[in-house]
Amino acid sequence: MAKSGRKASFTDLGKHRKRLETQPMRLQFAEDPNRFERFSARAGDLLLDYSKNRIDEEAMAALFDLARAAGLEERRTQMCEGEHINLTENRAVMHMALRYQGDRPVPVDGKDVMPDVRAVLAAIKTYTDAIRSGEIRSHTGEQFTDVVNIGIGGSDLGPAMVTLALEPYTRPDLRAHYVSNVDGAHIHDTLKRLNPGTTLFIVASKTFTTDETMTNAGSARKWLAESLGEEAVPSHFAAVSTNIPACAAFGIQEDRIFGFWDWVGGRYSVWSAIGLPIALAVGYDHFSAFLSGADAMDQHFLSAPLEKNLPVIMGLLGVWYRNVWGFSTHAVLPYDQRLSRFAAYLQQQDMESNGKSVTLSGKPVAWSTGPIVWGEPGTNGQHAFYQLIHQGTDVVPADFLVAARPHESMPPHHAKLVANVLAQSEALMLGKTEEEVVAELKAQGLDKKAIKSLAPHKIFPGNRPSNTLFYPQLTPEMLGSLVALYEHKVFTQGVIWNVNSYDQWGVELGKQLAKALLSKVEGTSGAEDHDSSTRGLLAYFHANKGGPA
Ligand code: G6Q
Repeated sequence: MAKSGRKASFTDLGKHRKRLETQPMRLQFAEDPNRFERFSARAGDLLLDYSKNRIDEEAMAALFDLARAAGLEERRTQMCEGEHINLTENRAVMHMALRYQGDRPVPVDGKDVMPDVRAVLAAIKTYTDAIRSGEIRSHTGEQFTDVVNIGIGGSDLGPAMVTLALEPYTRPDLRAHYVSNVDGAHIHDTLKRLNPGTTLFIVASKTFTTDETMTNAGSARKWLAESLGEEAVPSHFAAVSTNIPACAAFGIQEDRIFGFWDWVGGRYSVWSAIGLPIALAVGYDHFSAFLSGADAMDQHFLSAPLEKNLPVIMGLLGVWYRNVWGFSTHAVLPYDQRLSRFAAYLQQQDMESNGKSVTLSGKPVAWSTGPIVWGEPGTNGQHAFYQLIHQGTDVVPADFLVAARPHESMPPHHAKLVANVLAQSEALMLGKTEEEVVAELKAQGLDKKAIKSLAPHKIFPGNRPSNTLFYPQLTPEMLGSLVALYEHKVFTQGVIWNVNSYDQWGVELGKQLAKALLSKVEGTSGAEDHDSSTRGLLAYFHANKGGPA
């Protein structure tokens, strides 16, 4: 689809917007008792209710046309067939192979990758079973009680989010910790509670060169060696990387190095050996269930008609709001405390993938791309930022996520949680009209003058869009499906925006400058070549780094 084609489609979609501006959702629901049936879809047990959006059948049809015209189906096939759709890094994008449960070969660059994928999974199983059972012990002969994963970005966010989400499947005697920040406070505060004799470190880095990770790994190694001696290092370290020689050079035993491949992008790597700390925390079988849940979503994405395809529908709604309505942010609001890091995880998945401003051929894009993704679990958010979502000047399309069944039997918690999530999407959709506000204030006995001054503050505009994802329970399978759902949503949007969702050049400049600035921060070279702001900040730092005299 040519650039002009996309622009023309967005303009054409603008006509649907014009029509829908006069039909608030409140009215659409009143007129159509079947609106929920019309605008909801399922993938297995997972329900997507997208009826509370500013859409009708014509607008949705136009969005599906856009997806077809942009070549979504062809691009999906290219991804599955191992074409190098990550053009700027000349790589295939094959994270789906990591969780593939079928028996067909999956070729990448002429080679079936499934035997290698399964060999690494088998190694993860053997190793994690042995740690969990106490068969593999520490240098001091003790059973490991704590696992510290050292990684950052794609080598941290996925496993950290999943471990929290799957807390009901963890064991109290084997705790997972995640250290990512180069800020020494992170590793310091993590290690201060741990016993070197029972602590296992996983150094997780695709490249095994990332500065933050290597710095933290060095500090962890020093901490361990100071207490147990250098000879303890091989028993207390494992590594996950595509750079096997660098792991070996660090001193990690060959059978404790778990590989993956360059066709797995960092932010798509939770399914690879990067998931090792998950398997340690919840056991291999649950990790495996997480993979099969993702595969179930892959099969849905690959085979369901676009009109019934959850990731496609969610992707198109995102495009609709970003490009046609001009809404620049998207909130992810899980009513599931264990998904407390889900929005942070999706921030990377979405914003690093589609935060691009050139097309695949390197031309400036003529439309907005990735939205700002943010969110926190409900009900906490309700007592913080929901005010803006309900009554602020910006419209924030939101995804609500909630389970029908909690893991713990603690009435009335879950009923209250569910009542709240339903109330929020209803309130956003309905709003509260002036007449309703006036009637309510009258009923409270306020006089005319008081009503006049208070009413404007109590009106809710309503017509604010949201999706609700409802699932039976947050199991490993369901979590896998949810993560894969968002991956494919991001893919769908990347195709429509015609950007490379699989590179991340935007993170490079800061890294280069940090390298160049280190000697100036350490005071071994002068900062004359920097701008006055950077020089001023450095001067402040040098004047204050010693602390009070
Ligand atoms: C993700 C990015 C990035 C990456 C980190 C860590 O898609 O590539 O977040 O995961 O920079 O990289 P390493 O795993 O190589 O240490």
